Amino acid sequence: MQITAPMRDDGRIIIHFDYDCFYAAVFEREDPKLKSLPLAVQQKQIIVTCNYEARRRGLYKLQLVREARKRCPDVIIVLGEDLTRFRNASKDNYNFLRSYTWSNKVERLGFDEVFMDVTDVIDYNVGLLNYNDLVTSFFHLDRNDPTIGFHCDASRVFGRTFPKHLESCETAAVSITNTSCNDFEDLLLRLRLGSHLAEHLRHQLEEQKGYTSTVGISTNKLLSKLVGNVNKPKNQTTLLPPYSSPQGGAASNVTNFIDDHDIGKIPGIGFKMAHKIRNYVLGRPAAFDAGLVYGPTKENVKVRDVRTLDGMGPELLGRLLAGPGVPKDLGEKVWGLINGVDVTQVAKAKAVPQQISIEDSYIKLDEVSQAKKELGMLARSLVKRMRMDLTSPIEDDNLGRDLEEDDEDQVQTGSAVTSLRWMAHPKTLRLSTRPRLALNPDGTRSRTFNRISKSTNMPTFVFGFTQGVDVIADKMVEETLLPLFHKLHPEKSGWNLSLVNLCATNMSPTASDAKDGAGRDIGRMFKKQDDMLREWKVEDVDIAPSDEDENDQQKGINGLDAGKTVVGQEHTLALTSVGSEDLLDFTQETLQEDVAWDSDDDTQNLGESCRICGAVMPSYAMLAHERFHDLPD
Ligand code: DCP
Ligand code: MG
Ligand code: MG
Repeated sequence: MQITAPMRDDGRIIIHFDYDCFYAAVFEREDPKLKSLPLAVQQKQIIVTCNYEARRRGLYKLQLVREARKRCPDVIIVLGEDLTRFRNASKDNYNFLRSYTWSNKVERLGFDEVFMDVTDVIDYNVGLLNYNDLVTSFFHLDRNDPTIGFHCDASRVFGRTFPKHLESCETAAVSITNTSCNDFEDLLLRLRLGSHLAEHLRHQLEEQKGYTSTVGISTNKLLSKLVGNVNKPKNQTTLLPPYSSPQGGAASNVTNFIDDHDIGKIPGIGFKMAHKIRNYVLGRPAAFDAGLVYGPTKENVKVRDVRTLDGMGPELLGRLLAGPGVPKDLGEKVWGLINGVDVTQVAKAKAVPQQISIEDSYIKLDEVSQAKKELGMLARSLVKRMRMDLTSPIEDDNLGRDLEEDDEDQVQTGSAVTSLRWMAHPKTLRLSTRPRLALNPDGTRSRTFNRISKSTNMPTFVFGFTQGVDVIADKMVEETLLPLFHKLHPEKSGWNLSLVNLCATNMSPTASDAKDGAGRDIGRMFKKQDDMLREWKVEDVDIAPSDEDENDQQKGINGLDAGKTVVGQEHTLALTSVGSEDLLDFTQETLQEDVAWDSDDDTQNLGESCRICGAVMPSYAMLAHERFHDLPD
């Protein structure tokens, strides 16, 4: 019995970006000489990514460093454990792309992916097209200024397509008139415009920011993300209509496209889910590949095999995937996904982050005096970051009058004295630590990724601008953080912390007095973040540190090639760290908050949660990640 496919809403146009060799590209941007050399980015013993010169020579993502060296002895390896530069580049690119949206529907996934909902931009342009002369169309980027935009040929798709052959599309182009637009033609036209906008954005991103990207254009997040992968790198692919098949007619392009994917490659179907589905389809436990990298399964179970299986549908999937904590409608969601249906919206850009989190990891932190010092450093970073991310300049009668040294609401930003206001107040301050477990009788130490935490009200003096960051941070340590710390660790000694985290959370937006204050402030805030990010280097490391001993860490670092150019080694904190926050697939929220390890509410949508450390990541990364835990130190 065949169960009918759920309905898809193809009213939206979504563009998905994935930056090419992202971490490597960030280093190449800092030092363009690297572009023509084989370059790989290392985290722990793994090459997390490498540039195309390195890929040309046989290196690949998630390869062991020693294998990469064997394969390409002159590879230049740079350390990528400090995520600051990647985070900043990611935010910068995101804000750049965001400036092209009208709806503000633009969402980051991980550091190197962005979804844009450009439906309104496309619909506006469809309304202005001259159907008698699509070839010389002008694409408008601004509703208020008709001169802003670019020329394009709206009679054809820009770039690659799925399916490859354009016949159907070209034929349709001829038949489009303003009187005869059926669904197929309407969708085709909107996708064409989407493809031209995508090309323009890719070009601008490369010209102005220095990043090439791989882009997909379709009608929802799932399809745009998947179709982008068809032509990599530095390319774009549009999923052509028809998106639905007439009763009894040929399969739609959506079905043709998605059917060929391995079931585990569908975003939203995590590692465990894919495993259960595979087992069911095969009627036996699916075998796994024993290699360290990629290849999570040896089995070839495609979406088609699942979709067309007798009795397959939302109920059966629901039963298959049921378990504690699994949402009731999961069967329906997964059935939708394997039919190319994804109702999730592109999240709107948030005006302010949900929370701000700063943390550091330690090889040995077991004395109160030392903890106090570290709390001071973290508090300073937190206050700086709060001022950067949560304030905006005041544009009112304050300007123009002489500013007094001790004037309230003023702060020294760079060389100019500006009046600032808080856009939002975090109401809660949370202190978390991760204590090391005691040694086992055999002298070894079990790892733990468990954190303990205590929260309190954010002290109001934090929001004053009269005092400098250092004064506020010191006061915060004495009056708030040390008391919290003593509640967490009442004993003077006997503990040893591998991590301390400070988090400003429970964000409450400040009411704006101006009529359109919110919009203006948001714009300002992004601009300001942009400017300040460039100058201010955060010192937090928010990757999970291992509980390895110092010698081993040193070995790892010294193992780096002494004779070669090694850039990006200035981050000493990274020496204590292992893993990558970018192993995780983040939601908008997580990214804006800059907390990776705190948030566990994304588990359902984004992949799998590691059974050892609880980290959430895409299913493809799970095996590599789990083996990562198993690697000898
Ligand atoms: N990353 C990581 N650990 C992983 C996967 C990725 O640290 N398990 C980091 C390194 C990548 C970045 O995230 O540069 C983005 O991941 P992608 O899979 O998009 O890889 P790249 O952008 O490097 O390459 P591509 O050109 O294939 O997109
Ligand atoms: Mg990516
Ligand atoms: Mg990428």
